[in-house]
Amino acid sequence: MEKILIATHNINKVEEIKDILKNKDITFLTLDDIGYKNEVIEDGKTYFENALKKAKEISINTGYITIADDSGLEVEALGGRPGLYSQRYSGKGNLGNIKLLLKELKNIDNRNARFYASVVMYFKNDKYISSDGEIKGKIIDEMKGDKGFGYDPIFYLEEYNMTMGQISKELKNEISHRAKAFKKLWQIYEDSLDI
Ligand code: ITT
Repeated sequence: MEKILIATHNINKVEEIKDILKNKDITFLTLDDIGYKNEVIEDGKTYFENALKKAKEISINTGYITIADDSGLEVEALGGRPGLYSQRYSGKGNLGNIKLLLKELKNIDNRNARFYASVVMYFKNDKYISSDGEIKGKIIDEMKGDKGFGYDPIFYLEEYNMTMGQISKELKNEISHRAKAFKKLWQIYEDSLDI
């Protein structure tokens, strides 16, 4: 069976990606499975550049077909911040990030936001496929739900009247930015096998 490496150190992302791509005839390996410890410096100007850099560098170093995701939260009233810097935004982890965001949004009525993900699957010799996905929501002042990760507890989904931290993992992995990006990526991959 084909083995594909998931190039992320974020365990929550690994679990989501494995769940989104379940029932595929592929064995997914994680960086932990192969004892890969090197950090990739994310210095790209776009999510795509960062995702390609992660997938390419780790694929070249390991020899595996490798998939990477670069994602972030973009808040309209903040001109798209924290965006590419979502993970490093406060320098104080997830809770610090949420607190800083809510501080910045104090007295601001426009709470429109989106999660965005760019994903890349790198084969070899600069051959890769890529895709992306987004989901729109609103930032609320109170944390709700203990599912998901990152900014999920303050990302409110009008359609479900719940935050991304409250919906089930099955639903998140149907509708999220990451789910959309990986489902499209897989379609492109399978289409490429038909040729
Ligand atoms: P890798 O680079 O090792 O994949 P990372 O967590 O650093 O892991 P990113 O650089 O792509 O990944 O940063 C993404 C950040 O954006 C993530 O840490 C969260 O703060 C936020 N984020 C992305 N997707 C999210 C989601 O589904 N739910 C909540 N927050 C999310």
